[in-house]
This record gives sequence, structure tokens and C-alpha cells, in this order.
Amino acid sequence: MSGKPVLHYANIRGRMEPIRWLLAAAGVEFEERILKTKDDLQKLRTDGCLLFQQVPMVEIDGMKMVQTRAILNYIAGKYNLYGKDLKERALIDMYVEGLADLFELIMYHEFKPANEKEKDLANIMDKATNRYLPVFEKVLKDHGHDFLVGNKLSKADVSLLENILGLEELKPDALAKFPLLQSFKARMSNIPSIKKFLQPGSAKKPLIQEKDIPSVIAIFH
Ligand code: IBG
Repeated sequence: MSGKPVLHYANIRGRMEPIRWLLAAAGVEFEERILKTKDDLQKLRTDGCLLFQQVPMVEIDGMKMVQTRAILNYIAGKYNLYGKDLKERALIDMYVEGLADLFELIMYHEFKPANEKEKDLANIMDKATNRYLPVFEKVLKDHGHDFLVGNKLSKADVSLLENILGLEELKPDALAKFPLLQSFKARMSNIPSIKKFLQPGSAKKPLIQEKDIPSVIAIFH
């Protein structure tokens, strides 16, 4: 056993990408076991590795963890990315849950049929611009700190950066009306562990290619 966390998922961003992001930001090396077929998923099930028969699953500290949020919370707690007290944690949770709602929109966009993409993108950009991004622009403006909570890196910052970059992939000027988020993005992208993750060849997954969608669907459906 190498002692590194082992991530079990398909070779896509999907629900595992926030976990890859958080481990990378924490400076934790990890291994990946890529599910290529439904049989690979079925084997994990019959071996009793999946509490709810689903992935993401992460082997960490002798546990076989499932449920994305539980995994993220464990990593955040372990690596001190989850605030210094209950109130900071509550704030981080609120920010992260809002961002998780935005993330769902971005994640499913990749899987939308071509004839629904334009409308879907318009909805994502409307929600991003009018509901989610203004919240974080205001938080940064009001307290004037570098990070969202407690003037210290937390999982909320990591999630915000992940979502900002995801939005910019869909629409390069997504941050046009948000100057403080632009500087936040520049600052976060320069944190050594994150900078490394953003470089080519890292564990960060690319956007799924249209041609790969059927094979991914075949694993999970
Ligand atoms: N609440 C769970 C979590 O957050 O971990 C949901 C996990 C989940 O939906 N897992 C899917 C799965 O294992 C894979 S991600 N499905 C098999 C089953 O029997 O339920 C599926 C997904 C894709 C693309 I592909 C976008 C979003 C989700």
C-alpha cells in the first residue's frame, strides 16, 4: 500500500473532478483506478466496495468512502480546509452548496444533446451572472480579504475557482462584470499546488469529447 488515496471513477470529470481538485489543492498525491466498462463497476459492487452501488469511491485512511460531499468534507477536515470553528464551517458549507448547484449545471451541460446546448448554456450563464457570481464578488468586496472565509484557503475557494474556470471554458468572458473574481482567479491559480494542477499533464481531466459520451453512459446506465 502506497498510502496515497485511490480514486475509483470513469476517465472523465463528472462527480470525481471536485475531489481531484481538493486533493490537488491540499498538495496530496493520489492514484486513479479508471472504470472502463460496466463490468469494472459491477466488480466493485460484487466485491462489496460500494455502499450505495455507486461511484465516486475513494480509498482513504483504510476507508472505502462514497458520496461526493462526504468525501470532500473528510478531505477538507483532514487538510485544514474547512474553517476554524462551527460558524466558519457553516459559511463554507453554504458557499460550497451554492457552488455545487452551479457545478451540477456545468457538469450536465457536457452531456446535453446538440439541439439543447444553446438554451442550456444561456440558462447556465444567466444563473452564474445573476445568482452565483454576484454573491462571491460581494463577499470579497465586503471583507477585502484574499480568501472567502477566515482569510485562509478553504474548500470554498477551491470550489469557486473550479467553477470559475468551468464557466470560462463555456464562455471566456464569464467574469467580465466581476473584477474582484478576476483577481481572485489570478491569486488562486498562483498557489503552488493549484498552479501545478492547472498545468498540462496533471490529474485534471479535460472536457469530455462528444465521441466518448456513449461509452461513459454505458458504464453508469
Ligand atoms: N450522491 C452520489 C454522490 O454524490 O456521490 C451520486 C453518485 C452517482 O450518481 N454516481 C453515478 C453512478 O455510480 C456515477 S456519476 N451511477 C450508477 C448507479 O447505479 O447509480 C454519473 C454522472 C455522469 C455525468 I456519467 C454527470 C453526472 C453524473
